[in-house]
Amino acid sequence: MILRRIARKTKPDISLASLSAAVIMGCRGVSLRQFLFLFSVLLIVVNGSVSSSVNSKPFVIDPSKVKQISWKPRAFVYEGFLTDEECDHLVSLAKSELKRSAVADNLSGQSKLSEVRTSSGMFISKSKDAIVDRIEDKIATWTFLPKENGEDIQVLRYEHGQKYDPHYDYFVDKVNIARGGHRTATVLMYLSDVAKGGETTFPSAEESPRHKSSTSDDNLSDCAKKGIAVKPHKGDALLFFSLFPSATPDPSSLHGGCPVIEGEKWSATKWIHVDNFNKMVGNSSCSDLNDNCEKWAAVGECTKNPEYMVGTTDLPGYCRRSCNVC
Ligand SMILES: O=C(O)CCC(=O)C(=O)O
Repeated sequence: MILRRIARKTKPDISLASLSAAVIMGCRGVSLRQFLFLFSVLLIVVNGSVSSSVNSKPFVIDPSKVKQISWKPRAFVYEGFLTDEECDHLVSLAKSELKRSAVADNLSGQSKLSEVRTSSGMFISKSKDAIVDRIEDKIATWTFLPKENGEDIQVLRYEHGQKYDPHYDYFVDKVNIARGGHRTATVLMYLSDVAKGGETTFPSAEESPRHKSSTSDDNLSDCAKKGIAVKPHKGDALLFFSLFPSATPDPSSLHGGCPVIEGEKWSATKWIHVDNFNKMVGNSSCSDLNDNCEKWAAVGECTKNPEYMVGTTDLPGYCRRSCNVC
């Protein structure tokens, strides 16, 4: 069993109350202006020590905490990726903003409500505060994928019976891939433990004989017994890839969230695209989605690598303009 060491934020060793008292005691006989000056210096000191307790320790990957759970799809779990404080912070940012979760329509790409997905959720804008920024740095460090390729973190709450049926994270509509290209990887962070149910399941995963003999189904809900499943543990993070290294969709990345049977499940998702998601795109449907398209097309990649360059009607490629197919 891998021991989970969860880093704790060190508390500032000075309290605002004790420092205020010290300043007030030491300020007998000083003018109001001098007092206000001293008090503002005090606030800067205390505030600085709080924020440095969030940011001071650089995140270092500990390979002993990472388990590869599947090769088809490529999926890994990092135990204790988030601290308790980071988990609680994301939940507290989300709690008052939750709305019923939606899915993307396969044809139009428009968001719509569906019985396929019954959780509630909200998005936290990138780098919203020092803690969110640090979590996003940790994700980039672990995945080796640029921070700017990520979407805003989506926090989800699943109550009793709520679930997300198996689906793909890559899109099949044209609208959603225009910005940043396909989603290539997903980091799913568990912000709470779940007493029963709520597993993330990969029903089409190819289970290796080694994995089969090392897992017991006793603790899994029925929904999670096909393929490979991950039981939510507060602080753990699941990374999986929706595209093969060749940048084409991997059908074994089909995954879903099983219904919660007992307790409540909180999770946070970071979807990461093949390209910069911060770049806004125009309305033109005939455009290249990679700056290198022209160069690649000139050396024959449209015919050598048509899946990526041209794609199909359902899954358009990245260099349709340079390949003269639109
Ligand atoms: O909640 C889960 O376990 C799965 C969530 C999910 O599939 C997603 O956010 O794309």
